[in-house]
Amino acid sequence: MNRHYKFENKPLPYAYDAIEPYIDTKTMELHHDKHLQTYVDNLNKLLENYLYLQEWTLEQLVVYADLLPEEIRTPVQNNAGGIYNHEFYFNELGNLQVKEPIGRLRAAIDRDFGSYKKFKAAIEEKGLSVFGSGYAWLVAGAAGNLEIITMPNQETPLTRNVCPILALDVWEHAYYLKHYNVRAAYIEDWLLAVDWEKTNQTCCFL
Ligand code: MN3
Repeated sequence: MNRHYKFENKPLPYAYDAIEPYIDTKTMELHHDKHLQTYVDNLNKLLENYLYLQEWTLEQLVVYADLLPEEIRTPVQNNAGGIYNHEFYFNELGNLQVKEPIGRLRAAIDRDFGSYKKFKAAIEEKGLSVFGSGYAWLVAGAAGNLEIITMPNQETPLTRNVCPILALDVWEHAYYLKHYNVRAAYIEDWLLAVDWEKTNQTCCFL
């Protein structure tokens, strides 16, 4: 992804079928090539006539939304957030070798949730609590403490002054083809598709 306009939809960092059977190939194709692509196209279109905003990074567009011209503020927030959140989500998946958190992340989860089992229950509960479309995020607060927060639609945790570690997309397009309406089954499978080695390299929970 270019850091500013004109934004591009980078290919997935793994094959569409890389996280079968947990998340199916067709869902990954549609999610990346159609849903994320639409956010990219929309954002580029919105910024077409705002030359100074074409210098802004994705993160700046999200965090400094208050400074955007009113007539494009909400759609820029929605589409820039959609790109940020989806890149985060796709980048955290793709390695099926390690099935559970490891290393420093595991230690931080044990410290702040009591155990991986309790963390699982907590993120499942938070993911199920999102009414309609949105995300549950594992984030680290300023003190490095882990917590799970939910955000509606395409809002991002960057606006909450926390460091994002994992994005759980619970929009129905993320799971409906395989898991139908059973979001809990999708969340179970998503945990097995997370690249825990990569996630353990996030450094904001030290
Ligand atoms: Mn999505």
